[in-house]
Amino acid sequence: MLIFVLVYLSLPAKTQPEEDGVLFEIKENVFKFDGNSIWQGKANSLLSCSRTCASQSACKRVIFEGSKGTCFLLGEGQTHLANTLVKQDGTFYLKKITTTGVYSLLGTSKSAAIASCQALHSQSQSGVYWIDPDGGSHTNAFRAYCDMKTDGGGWTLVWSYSFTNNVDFTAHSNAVTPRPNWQVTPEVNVPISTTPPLNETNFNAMNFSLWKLLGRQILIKSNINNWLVCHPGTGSLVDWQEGEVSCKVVKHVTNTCTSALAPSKISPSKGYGPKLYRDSEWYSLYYYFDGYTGKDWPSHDPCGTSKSNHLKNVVNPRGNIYIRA
Ligand SMILES: *[C@@H]1O[C@H](CO)[C@@H](O)[C@H](O)[C@H]1NC(C)=O
Ligand SMILES: *[C@@H]1O[C@H](CO)[C@@H](O)[C@H](O)[C@H]1NC(C)=O
Ligand SMILES: [Ca+2]
Ligand SMILES: [Ca+2]
Repeated sequence: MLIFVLVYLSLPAKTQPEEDGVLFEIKENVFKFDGNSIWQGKANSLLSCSRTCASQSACKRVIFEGSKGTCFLLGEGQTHLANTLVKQDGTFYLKKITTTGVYSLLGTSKSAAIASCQALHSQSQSGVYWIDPDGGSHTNAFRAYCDMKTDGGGWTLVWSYSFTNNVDFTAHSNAVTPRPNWQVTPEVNVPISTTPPLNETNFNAMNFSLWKLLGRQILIKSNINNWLVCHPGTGSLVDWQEGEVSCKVVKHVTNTCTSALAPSKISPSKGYGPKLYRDSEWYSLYYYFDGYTGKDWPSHDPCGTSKSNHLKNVVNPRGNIYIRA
């Protein structure tokens, strides 16, 4: 009999990411032993024996003797002994299934949904994964895009936006679009999205109430302005809190103002959307997520001067916000 089990542990994904969602192929009443044992001990169930293996990357196979409660963890099989299975009732033989060499199917299905992109193995590729930020039942899990590269990775994409008037960037009619369902003044009139964006040009936003479940650090990317990573201080975007933030430039997109200092303050709700700036709110804007087509314009200024210093002649200007803890 051949069955598959998905060992899913409820341990905090952050501390032991490799243990979640490891898949084993199971053979019952047979085993294969070739001496490549890395550990042997007692386990009160097949599940606890397989979990021990799941937590160790050196463990590739498991033999569990049900009657004696003995758990053997084995390394890679030795090829000259391959295919010699010994029949023994009550014994289970498990093989870790690897698809990417990372021993993990984390986030690749709804039932293996992860809390956020940060729960992925650090060697995972950027792309779309299943996440379940509020935990518990995975019935409300959904797909989200993960950046596993920028500044160490583990970023969950929460917003991809374009502009309403990139031809006349500083016109009042220019605004970011669509916008998240955050609480801003009623004049803000670009469409609201609560659909998680599946890539950087899929212009949508994840339900803003979920952002804080993913963390408090933000990564802002744009193809017309420098990329920033900002840690919360007294100010925090996801908490909709005005105050100090600690930002660093993680990528220079323009070669203007390369020595300009990163913004140090956030003001989420004054004006027509959140602003990141340094000194004076209106004269040192670095990013302004203006969502009103009747006034203001959405500064993307690498000099942090509220001026039109964004990278010019970009065909499809856009921006993205990512979150991690
Ligand atoms: C981005 O996602 C959208 C929606 O799923 C899809 O139509 C589009 O092809 C994707 N673009 C890229 C560059 O992957
Ligand atoms: C956003 O999420 C909150 C909290 O889970 C929920 O109450 C609300 O209905 C959601 N809004 C939309 C538009 O999905
Ligand atoms: Ca859930
Ligand atoms: Ca505007």
